[in-house]
Amino acid sequence: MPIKLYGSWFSTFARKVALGLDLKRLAYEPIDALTRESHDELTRLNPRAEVPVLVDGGITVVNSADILQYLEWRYPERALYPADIAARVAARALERLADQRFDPIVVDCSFWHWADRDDQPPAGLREAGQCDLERVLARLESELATRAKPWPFGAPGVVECAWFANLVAARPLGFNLDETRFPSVDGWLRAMRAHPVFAADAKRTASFLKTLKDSSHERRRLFWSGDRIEWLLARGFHRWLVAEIEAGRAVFPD
Ligand SMILES: N[C@@H](CCC(=O)N[C@@H](CS)C(=O)NCC(=O)O)C(=O)O
Repeated sequence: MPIKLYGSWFSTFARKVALGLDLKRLAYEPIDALTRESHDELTRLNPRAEVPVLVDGGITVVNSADILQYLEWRYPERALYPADIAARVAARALERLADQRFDPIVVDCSFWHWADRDDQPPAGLREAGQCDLERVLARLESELATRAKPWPFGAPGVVECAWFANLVAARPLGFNLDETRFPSVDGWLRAMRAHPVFAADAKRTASFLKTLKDSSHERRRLFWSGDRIEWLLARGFHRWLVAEIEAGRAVFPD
């Protein structure tokens, strides 16, 4: 039975897992699980109704970091994690920096680009996003500056899987990524863009985005969880979130 990846080419976390599968050259069936029709099946597999979910034979794994770890245990060939323990710890920390710090900023500022709404972002949101994005990029830059080029851990793996979709999305969503301030990040992103696995991912998502408006993906009610809520509250946009909840525009995981 082939591996099934319940995801969406719109989800950076699902793309992270797809990139891991692609780097390992594992065949899989991608299933768009964020359409209205697939909602019940997704909820059955993951009560939080979040993608990605990986089903491999009798095993179901949720959460992108757990899925990549599972793939490494089950299919060790073409390793996604560095062999050296200290490097592995550093790689996991950079994975978390993408998942828990960069993603929430990008997603929280992105709704006015793709969701079904005709208002403007709350005052100061974009500026707060740009400012915090730069703080995260500065942390990434200082990590990358001391490591090997172009691949900080010797070969593309978990860190590239976690960062690629996030970094690629930032400029189209209106963020400024200053290559003079973040030269190592810029060089790394260029290397990923030139790699066939990452280039194919970017192409997949670009063609998916052309179909999003006419698809049955939820674009009115926004899904809120974990770090994306935390960032919004930490930056003082709680009133806006409350208004979203009161207007029936917010959905939370079970
Ligand atoms: N911690 C989870 C986060 C997954 C997540 O946030 N998934 C989002 C898409 S990127 C989702 O499924 N949202 C539900 C929705 O948009 O309906 C992971 O790493 O897999």
